Amino acid sequence: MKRRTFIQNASLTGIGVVAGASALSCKEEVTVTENIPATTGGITLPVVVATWNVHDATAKAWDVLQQGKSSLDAIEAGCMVEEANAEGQSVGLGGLPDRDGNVTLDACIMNRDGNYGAVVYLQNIKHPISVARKVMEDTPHVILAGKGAEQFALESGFEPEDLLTEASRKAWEKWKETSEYKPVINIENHDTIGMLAIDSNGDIAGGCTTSGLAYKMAGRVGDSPIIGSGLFIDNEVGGATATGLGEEVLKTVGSFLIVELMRQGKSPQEACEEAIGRIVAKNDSIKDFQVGYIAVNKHGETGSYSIHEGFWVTKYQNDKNENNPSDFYNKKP
Ligand code: SD4
Repeated sequence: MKRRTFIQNASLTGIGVVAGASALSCKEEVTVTENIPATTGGITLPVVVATWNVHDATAKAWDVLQQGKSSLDAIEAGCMVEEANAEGQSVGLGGLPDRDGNVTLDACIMNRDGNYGAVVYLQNIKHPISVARKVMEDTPHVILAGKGAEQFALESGFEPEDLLTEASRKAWEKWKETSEYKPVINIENHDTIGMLAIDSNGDIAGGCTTSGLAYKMAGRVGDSPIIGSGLFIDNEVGGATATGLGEEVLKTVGSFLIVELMRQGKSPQEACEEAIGRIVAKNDSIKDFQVGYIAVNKHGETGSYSIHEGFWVTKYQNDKNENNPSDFYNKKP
């Protein structure tokens, strides 16, 4: 890693810039890492990391990055793989429905310029991540909801489709026998997909897509499509995304928190642990729900943490394909 030291205004701070003198002086010596995207501490770009054991989705995003395309393209292509997978019952096609049997989808995407697009409570459209991207790129708005989101998708050329598969309909019929509502902690290592990528230019993008909590109340929207909660990207610092009980992520604005903690100098791992710690500190009932975070910083370093065992992370970086269980909460914050 090349380093260059020179005198700089004290206001220049952040990842890649290490303050070398008193924060009070208006001029200080700083060390700037040159060529951050290429290698930092032996880590090379590009990188893509995703919540859960979503190998095909992450591999797809990796292929797109290998073609030299943008992290935004990689995120959309990767998330689409999971949305089209009927066997995954928490994303896109085959997602478990709400109490009334409606499959309603939430998704968002965020690019290197801090632009963001989202759809909430979208029905009958298999690829909410692509609709979210269109909201970001083709409208003056950032979030479209429900019927309006569906109408926009149809007008944009998306095909309507019944997303309730036979397996999910049967699961819902079975659930109705008791109608007992309880968030499921980990759905067989395969759940809401949150994905973060850095391309070879060093630009960061992220996406998050889900059918939300199974058997939720009609109209419920979770954290996944909400900027700062389910996802946040700051191209100068890094990105973070969440999975698990959205209500808890929303109340602590978890992804924004993680990015801000990284801005203050924490590693992605430390930042994820602190964000989980904030949730744990506020709850007596953590045994009843799961939350997991993943994060990446501008250098391509990654971190992940969850309340409980059972959270998985899939990562492609530097020809190293990892598919690992995340660390989980095991100490009081
Ligand atoms: C939600 N966070 O709607 C989503 C659900 C999820 O793993 O992530 N499940 O609350």
